[in-house]
Amino acid sequence: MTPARLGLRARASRVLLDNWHGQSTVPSGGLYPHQWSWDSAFIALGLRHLSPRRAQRELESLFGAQWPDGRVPHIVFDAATPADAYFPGPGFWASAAVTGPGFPATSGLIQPPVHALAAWETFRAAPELARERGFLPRLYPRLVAWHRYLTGRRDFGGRGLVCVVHPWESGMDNSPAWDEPLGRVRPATAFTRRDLDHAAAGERPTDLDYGRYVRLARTYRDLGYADDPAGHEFAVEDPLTNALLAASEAALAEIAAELGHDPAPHLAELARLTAALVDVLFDEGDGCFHARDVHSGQVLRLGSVGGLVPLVVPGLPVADALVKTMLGPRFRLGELGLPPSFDLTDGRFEPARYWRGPAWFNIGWLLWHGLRLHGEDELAGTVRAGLLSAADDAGFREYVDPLTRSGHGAHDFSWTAAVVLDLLE
Ligand code: 9WN
Repeated sequence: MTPARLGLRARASRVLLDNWHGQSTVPSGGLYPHQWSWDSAFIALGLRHLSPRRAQRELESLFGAQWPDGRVPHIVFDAATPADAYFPGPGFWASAAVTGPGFPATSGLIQPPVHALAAWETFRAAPELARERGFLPRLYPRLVAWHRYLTGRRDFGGRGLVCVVHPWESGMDNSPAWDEPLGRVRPATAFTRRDLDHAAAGERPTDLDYGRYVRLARTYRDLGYADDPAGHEFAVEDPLTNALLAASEAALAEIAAELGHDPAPHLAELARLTAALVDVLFDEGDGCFHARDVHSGQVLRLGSVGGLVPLVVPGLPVADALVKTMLGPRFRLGELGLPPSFDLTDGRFEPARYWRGPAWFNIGWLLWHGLRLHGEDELAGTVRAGLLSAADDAGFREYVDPLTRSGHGAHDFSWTAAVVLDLLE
């Protein structure tokens, strides 16, 4: 490794060491002072090179907060952090009313299921330590219960695909892909945002978005987090969520085989999910996957980068079309080396606002991983170089302008550092 790369590695390690809270890692000290679900998965992918033991703890602590119904909550609140440090905090979600005593305070939403993939990669980094600690035997049944919650309770459309019931569940909160279904929601009032204490308003969702986020979350809470389609104003079949579930089923097959269990049910599930994804959400004309609004039946035909993430699915039959779309004018991946989160040619593209245009490092990692999986090594190398240089220049920011590479959002962001550590290996 060159001295410059060694310096980058040391700085990335420092971010993860500083953001470690004893059992898990916060995404960033000020803006996100608790544990987030899909962040922990990406963090484990980096942490495994720094401290395999911590990487294992990261996932174990998240699954320690798994609900009895199998859902893995999107936030696990740190009891040592003041309740009003983040909005909506533990009092808003009132999770104990459903989980009962003995569970940590959590939100009641979910986030994309990339955990089994992270668990398998974490195991592979230090198999001996993992075996000694019983990492996979403890995690495997929990991962299975998580996946079965998703396929059992969240298939509102009856098409074999998982629905997300809140933009926060998609991980891509204010993506223009959600504007239409979210626009039908009457915004809540009388709440105080905390995010604007730590980030510029122009880089975050709007107050109107927040009003709608709060309304949807309150309704779910007041229904006791019941997964009845009629109770959810917002319900979409999201390609990113379903693709990560499929990739995670493939990882569960590996985990099952390692533990001496039969991998066949997981491979069958992978095949079933892949077929449903392609049949229902792939748009041949557009060379991209699109989410589908379960209530209106409408395909949300917008250029979200989430529509390219199915490249992470092993054996995806439409990988070539996705690569072509990545290289085309809407994403210009070969030229930029970074994936814009939204179609560059669409009037709604905003280069510095959150999920409406900026490039994110976790998405970059997923595309890099998917490109390698499908033999696209040259483009994968371009993405790797783009992510490393952008993180180096901007300094581990939450997201960057894909055109100018200027940094935005939180500083010292954990998954940015984690992705860098993994790409440097
Ligand atoms: C709401 C923690 C999370 C990420 C999400 C990202 C952002 C939260 C927020 O931060 O969402 O969950 O307060 O804006 O959109 O992907 O997991 O890093």
